[in-house]
Amino acid sequence: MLTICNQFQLKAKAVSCQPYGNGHINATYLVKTENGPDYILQKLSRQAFHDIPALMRNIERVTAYLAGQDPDPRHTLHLVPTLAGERYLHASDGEFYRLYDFITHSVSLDRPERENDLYECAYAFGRFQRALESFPAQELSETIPHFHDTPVRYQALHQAIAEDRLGRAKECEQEIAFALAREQEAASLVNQLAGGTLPLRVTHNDTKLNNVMLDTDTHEAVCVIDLDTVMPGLSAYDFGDLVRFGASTGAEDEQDLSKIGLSLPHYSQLLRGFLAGCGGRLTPAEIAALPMGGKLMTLECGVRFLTDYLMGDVYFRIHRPGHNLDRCRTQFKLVGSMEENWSAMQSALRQADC
Ligand code: ADP
Ligand code: GN1
Ligand code: MG
Repeated sequence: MLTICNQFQLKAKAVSCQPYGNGHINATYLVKTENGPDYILQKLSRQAFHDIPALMRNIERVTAYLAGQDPDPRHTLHLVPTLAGERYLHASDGEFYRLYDFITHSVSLDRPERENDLYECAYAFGRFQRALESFPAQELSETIPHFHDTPVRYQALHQAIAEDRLGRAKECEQEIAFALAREQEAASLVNQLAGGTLPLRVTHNDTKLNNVMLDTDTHEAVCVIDLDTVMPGLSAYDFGDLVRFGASTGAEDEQDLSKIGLSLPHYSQLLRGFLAGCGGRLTPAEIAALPMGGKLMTLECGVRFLTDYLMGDVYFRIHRPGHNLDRCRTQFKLVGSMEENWSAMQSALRQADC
């Protein structure tokens, strides 16, 4: 990997390059240098992204736009050019690599650790969406077409069940039944978009807690990262994915399902943070759609994990056999918990939105 690092314009000699972080898609490495700054090297997933040059153009445009609004170098990702002056390296092994400055003195979290962590992350994603309000959306490529088009995710599930390549469908009968029982409702957000009730915005689309860097000492949000899926979407997608990950009482891959449910206090904190970050820009219909965002992003992610399990774990990186099925089960347990708490989720919205 050091050979790869040396093909970028480093400020000091690279001395180590170690796997880093808990992302499911790209391969991420922390690069240390001799008396110089740290960097983040990423090998991009060709399985997930089919037009990496277009994806990298998106990131270059979006980061330049954000840096134009806020020049603090810790507040926006910064790509380090290759020796040839390109924004990414297409290496001789056929893989695509990029290098970012490491956001100094910052951490990303897989679970909230302090009282305000969820508020901070939600605020950061709301503010991110607001910052891109006037960005020319037509200049962005769709890096993964139909990314949050939940009915299209269901089509992929149907195909995976029909093919059942590894004979795993038998083992997932309950999960398949759970998903299919909610297929009609799963179209609710895309229907509102098609009907013109919900506006399309430039959104992040992957608002996991660990896609925000927080200051190591204060835990204030410093920078939104993982910009691979920044493209037109709904505000409910970004809020919903925050809830899916941040308002669960357990980890995304917890095997003890008794530990999984919706934390209403965490949900309320996310609501307050996201609405504050959006700074009054959401329409009443968008605000009303936020709880459904939480439910559908969780359902959709469960459907995606289930599909990947049936397909043989080809998309999400796994660390043990059955990992994607475990992930699917937590998502569906969380959906069930949201259904039980639906009226409380609506009340929390009324309280936060005043
Ligand atoms: P993936 O798409 O696989 O989730 P990410 O871009 O989210 O990859 O990176 C994985 C992890 O690496 C993040 O959760 C974060 O901890 C760390 N990371 C990524 N970019 C930076 C950066 N510029 N500075 C510091 N840490 C980073
Ligand atoms: C992936 O890249 P990462 O780990 O932040 C996935 C998200 C899923 C998430 C589930 C590009 O996010 O859509 O919600 O895993 N990203 C992509 O944890 O598919
Ligand atoms: Mg990530």
